[in-house]
Amino acid sequence: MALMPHILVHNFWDVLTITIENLTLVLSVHIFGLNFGIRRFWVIEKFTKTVIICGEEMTSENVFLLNTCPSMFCMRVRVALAEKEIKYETIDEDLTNKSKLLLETNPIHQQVPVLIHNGKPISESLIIVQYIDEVWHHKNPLMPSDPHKKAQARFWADFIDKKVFGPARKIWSAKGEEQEAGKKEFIEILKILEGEALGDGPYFGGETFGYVDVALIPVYSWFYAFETCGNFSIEAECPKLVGWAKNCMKRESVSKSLADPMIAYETVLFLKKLFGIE
Ligand SMILES: N[C@@H](CCC(=O)N[C@@H](CS)C(=O)NCC(=O)O)C(=O)O
Repeated sequence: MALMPHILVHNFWDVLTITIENLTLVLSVHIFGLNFGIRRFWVIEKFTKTVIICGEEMTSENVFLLNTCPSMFCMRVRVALAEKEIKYETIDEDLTNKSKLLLETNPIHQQVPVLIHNGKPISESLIIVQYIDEVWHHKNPLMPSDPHKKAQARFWADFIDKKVFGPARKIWSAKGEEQEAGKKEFIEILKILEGEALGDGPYFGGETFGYVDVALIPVYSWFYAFETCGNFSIEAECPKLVGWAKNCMKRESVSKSLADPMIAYETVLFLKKLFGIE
């Protein structure tokens, strides 16, 4: 029986994957003027075995990110990789039609982001950020070395994960009283972060950009969408937090990794349509 390859083009000519049975070939295609050529060629075998690399040039560190541009969770990983100056390939996922690669590398949650490093997948954004920080520890450490400060950083990142996203979702997906409750709760959580965690330093970690900053900053790129849907100003409520966000945006690792606020807003409009929300 003939093998039927499953071909997917990602990122407009950036990455092309061809899956034949349980073998996925990831081709990285680069355009040179009018011609384009294949510079790198990876074979990822079932994603748990070693990545076999052939091809003429090796510029990345065998790092792939299964990604969707406006995902706040994916942005965390992009910021962390940028802080470490790691070269990587993004493989954009269509979450309405998840790829075999995503289902095989994150079979439990089937969600992005997934980082594939040397053929080994890691999922859950905060776990990925910690992994990146441990593997590339020499450059811009994100986690404090002091055990108590480290525990505090983990506490606040966990607080963000548990408290921010629920009310944030209500702002764009609910109406009337439920939307108002979402707005109120969202502002209350930001005020707690502003008052209890941010302190006087420019970053959550004090003088240095770190783990909690990475955990929270992607939410900033959705502020425009929340404000437009909820008809309120986050800056008027939480000026210190917005000041922190603007300060983070001065870092190239952040400004280049965060989605354009308009893309986040368009995503909200797309999701409203998808879920039949008026
Ligand atoms: N806790 C996860 C959340 C990841 C997540 O919610 N990813 C969304 C995109 S923003 C996703 O893949 N959704 C598809 C689905 O749930 O089916 C993390 O931190 O990585």
